[in-house]
Order: sequence, then C-alpha cells, then structure tokens
Amino acid sequence: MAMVEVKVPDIGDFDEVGVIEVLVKVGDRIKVEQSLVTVESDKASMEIPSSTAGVVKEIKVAVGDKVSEGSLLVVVESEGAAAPAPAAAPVAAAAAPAAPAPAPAAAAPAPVAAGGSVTVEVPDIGDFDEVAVIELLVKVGDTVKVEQSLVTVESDKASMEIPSSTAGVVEELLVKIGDKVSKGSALARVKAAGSAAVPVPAAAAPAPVAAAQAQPAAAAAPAVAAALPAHQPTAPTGQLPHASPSIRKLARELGVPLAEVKGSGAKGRVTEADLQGFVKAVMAGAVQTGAQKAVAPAAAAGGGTGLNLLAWPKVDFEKFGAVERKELSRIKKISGANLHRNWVVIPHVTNHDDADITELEAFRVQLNKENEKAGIKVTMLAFMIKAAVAALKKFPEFNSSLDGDTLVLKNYFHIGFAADTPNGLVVPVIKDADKKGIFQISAEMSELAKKARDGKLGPADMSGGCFSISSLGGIGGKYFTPIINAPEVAIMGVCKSSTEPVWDGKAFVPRLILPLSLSWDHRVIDGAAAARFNVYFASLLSDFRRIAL
Ligand code: CAO
Repeated sequence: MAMVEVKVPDIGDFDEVGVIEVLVKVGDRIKVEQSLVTVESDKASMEIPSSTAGVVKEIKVAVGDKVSEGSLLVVVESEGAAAPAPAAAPVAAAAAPAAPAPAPAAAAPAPVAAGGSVTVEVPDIGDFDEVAVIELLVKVGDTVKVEQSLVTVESDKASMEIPSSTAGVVEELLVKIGDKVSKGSALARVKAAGSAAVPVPAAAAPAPVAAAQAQPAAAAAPAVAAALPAHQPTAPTGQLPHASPSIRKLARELGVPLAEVKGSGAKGRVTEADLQGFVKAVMAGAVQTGAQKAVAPAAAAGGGTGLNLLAWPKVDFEKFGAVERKELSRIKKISGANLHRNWVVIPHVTNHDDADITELEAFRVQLNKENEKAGIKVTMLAFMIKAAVAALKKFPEFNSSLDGDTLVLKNYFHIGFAADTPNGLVVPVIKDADKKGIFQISAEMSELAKKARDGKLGPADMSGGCFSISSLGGIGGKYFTPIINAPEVAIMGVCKSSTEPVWDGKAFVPRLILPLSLSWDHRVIDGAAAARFNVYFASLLSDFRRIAL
C-alpha cells in the first residue's frame, strides 16, 4: 500500500478557483474517477476526480480554499500499484468527468452584419463537439453584456455556458433547445451596443468554461445542500442536482438548497423558474427547506447574519417513559410556519396597559338582558373591534403593511380575531367593521367562530385583515405577547378582566380592569406611538361615548 497525493490536474482556465464542496471524507473508500471536490469560477463549476483508488487518509483542502493546477487535494492510501503516480498524470489519465475548460483561443468571429448586427458563434470549445443546447439563457429583446452567457450546452460528461462576444440587444436566437452545436455554429444575432457594432477581437473573446455535470449513478455524487439564508454543503447524498453553473451560482447566492428543488427541465434539470418558484414557496411558508425543518439553519460562515444555532436536540424520549406520537394538524402546520416566520422576521415589541371597563361591562350586561330574546349575545370583543377601528383611524400607521421600503396605508377597516378551534388557531376577519354596529359585529363574529370550529372557514373569511385582536378573556390570564399576523403591523392581545382596587384620589374603589397587550412592528411603529395607541384604546373602553367624538 502506498500513499498517493492527488493533486489538481490541468483544468484549463480554472486558476485560483474556490473549492465549494468537499465530496469525500477521511476513511472513505474511493474509486478512480470519483469526484473529490467541486471547484467554481464565476462562470462554471467543475468536479475534480481522483486519479487513484483507495482509502482517503487526509484531506488537504477545505471549502473556501483557492486551488490551481498542482494544488494538493487529498492523500489516498492506494489500493492499486504501489508507486504513487505523479500529480497530473493519473488525473489526466482518469478521464476527468468534467471536461477541462477549453482555451478560448478562437473566439466567435462575430462578423458585423449590415445595420450593426453581429452573429455570435460558438468559439473553440475544445473537446465539445456536436453538443446539445440544453438551455437558452437569453431571449429576443434582452440586452446582453460581453461575456454574458447565451446558452448552456451539454456533453455526456459536462455542461458549459457559451458567452456572448458582443454587447447589445438580442435580435434573434439562431438555436433552440436540443440543437447540436460545434465550433462556428451561429448562436444569436445581437444588435451591437453603440452606433457601430464592434466585434470583440478573437484574443479578447471570453472563454467558455466547463461545468461539472451530474453523475446520477455515481455513489459519491454530491448534494448541494444549503439552508436559507446560508449555503452549507453537506455530506454526499447520492444525487447531484441537474443544473447549469449559472443556476448553481444563483442558488448559492440565494441560499437555496438546490438538491431540494424539483427540476422541470429536460432530465429533471433545475431551471431559473424552478428556483424562483421554490423561493416564493418558502417565503410564503408553503414549503420548508430541510434545514428549516431541522430548526437549525446553517450559519453563514463568519457572515454574522446566519442564525448559528445548535442542532435541534434529538432525544430518545422512550428511554424516559412511554410516549405517543401525533401528527400536527393541517392548521397547526400552516399556522406554525406562518407564526414562526412572523416571529423571526418582525422586530416585535409588546406594550401592556389596562382599561377600566366597569361601565362598559355594566352596559354590555344590560344590552344582553334587553336583547335576550333576539338571541344575539354581545361580548367585550365586539366593543374592542369598534375601539380598534377608532384607534386605527387616529393612528393610521397601525393600519398599514410594509412593502419593501414602502408603507401601504389602508383606507379600509377589516379586523381579524383569533379563534381557538379543536384543530388549532385561525383568524377570521370582520370586513368593514367601521360600517357595522355592535350587534352586527357580534352576529358575524359568532357565525365566523362557529364556522371556524366546524372547520368551514374559507380563504375569503380569513383574508384582508388590517389589525387583529387575540382575546383570551373568556379563559383567563393577565398579559401575554401576541405574535403579529403579517402583513399586519400590530395585534392587540386581551386577557380576562378582574375587579381590582383602584385609587380614585380619595379612596380605593373596586373597578373592573381589562389587561391589554399590544404587540407592534418596530420597523413601522415607534414606542411612543404604541403607548399612545394603547392609552387611546383603553380610554375608549373606559368611556365608550368617546368613540362618537
Ligand atoms: N374578561 C372577562 N370575561 C370575558 C372576557 C374578558 N376579557 N372576554 C370574554 N369574556 C367572557 C364572555 O363574556 C363570556 O362570558 P359569559 O359566557 O358569562 O357570557 C365568556 O368569557 C366566553 O366568551 P367567548 O370566549 O365565548 O366570547 P368572546 O367573544 O370573548 O371570544 C372567540 C370569541 C372566538 C374569540 C373565543 O371563543 C376564542 O376562541 N378565544 C381564543 C382566542 C385565542 O386562542 N387567542 C390566542 C391566540 S395566540 O395563540
């Protein structure tokens, strides 16, 4: 058994390229041609294979290291011939799965056509001959820069993006997906930028570079697993996602775990639209990345923005006693994902205050007595919905949503109320509460609460809310910190009223006190405004006549 140093072979234009994945670990038994690391330039990624079969004894590179031809990658205890092979030779002989980046040499001649149009052709792409176009990266009308990739081509071992030799506007695409191209094939007609089309001279033409291609059958094919927001390569899982270098790069920039994206392109290839769809679904809470599911997002290496959390504790509960396992309800899964996002994304602050509802409660009881026969029961929540409308009118920033850096101020007053159901929490919305009286609000609330308990609420019943109230008053408690129901910017939490001694200036008198907890988004609302909102809201409940002022 001999120790063999496996080094980076001649990889053409790949010089000082970053290692983005280490695909093996110490102790792994590897074959000749098995990929060891993935490196990446700004245009392409490539896997570097082993020239030797054996057991990995040492790994000499880490993610982030820069490597060039001759850089030492791993030390392998060879299982073959005892003599260690010289660095470049075995790798070259090993028929690297990723074709080495061809030299740019003869760039697309880019002849100038009449009217300033340039035909961009396939330059010398080395071993790539009669390769299929698998992706069109631009469309007619797009403005392209020099070196911007126009198409991706693919051989059976690698994929490569072919860049434009000319800046300008794409007038016509001369290839379609599936076409076979070789050196000199016309790719696109580009109306050159500026008055005259100046083709890039051959020597200055950009070099297409090769990209490692998925080897689905290979045992050691890596998975590019990343967590939003940080990329964290993981151990090989057996399947490298099919994607062009630009898509891989975009995925890494966005922190998208490419291995989790379902590809809609040929052979399951991940397209830009697939990536966008995945990101949208994650942001909407409809999909969770593997890392999110594990509640341990990978930390951005030294970036300071990742949640560098410990892995979620994995406990063998059965060891301590009998347990039962119960799948979360559909509502819990959906509301949980939404609450988690809101809690993590929104800088919440909660202000607590009290409202003296002695007179209002007496009025409510009297109203219910008078209207017993009508069958509509009025609870404190209906008054709070009206008070919320009045407070939103007085403090309009509480009736808003953030849209990037823009505040969307609403001129309507739809108030949501949290309803507890056997399957979990839902928030039906009383629409246009400003136009409705206490009885109508009470009737609608009881109808919506029944629908909620029966699991019959539709999306229309729960959308469009401006502000929410979460009342635990029927249950108990003092104060709590409700989570804002995004994209709303504030929520009022209410607990059970109780009779308390209150100093009236001369003596302690018994008063009915309602505890209020207002959570607000500190990106939109300031503490002083929140305190004023609470004071005003409480003053309305203390003397409901003020609502008419
Ligand atoms: N203080 C004291 N008593 C209160 C009260 C308060 N703040 N609010 C309500 N009550 C009383 C009511 O008057 C009623 O008493 P009676 O039966 O003697 O008349 C009793 O509590 C039950 O009220 P209710 O809960 O049926 O009615 P509501 O209008 O107050 O609330 C609803 C309706 C659907 C919001 C409520 O049933 C509910 O689901 N609350 C839970 C909301 C929740 O889970 N929030 C937490 C979200 S964060 O996880």
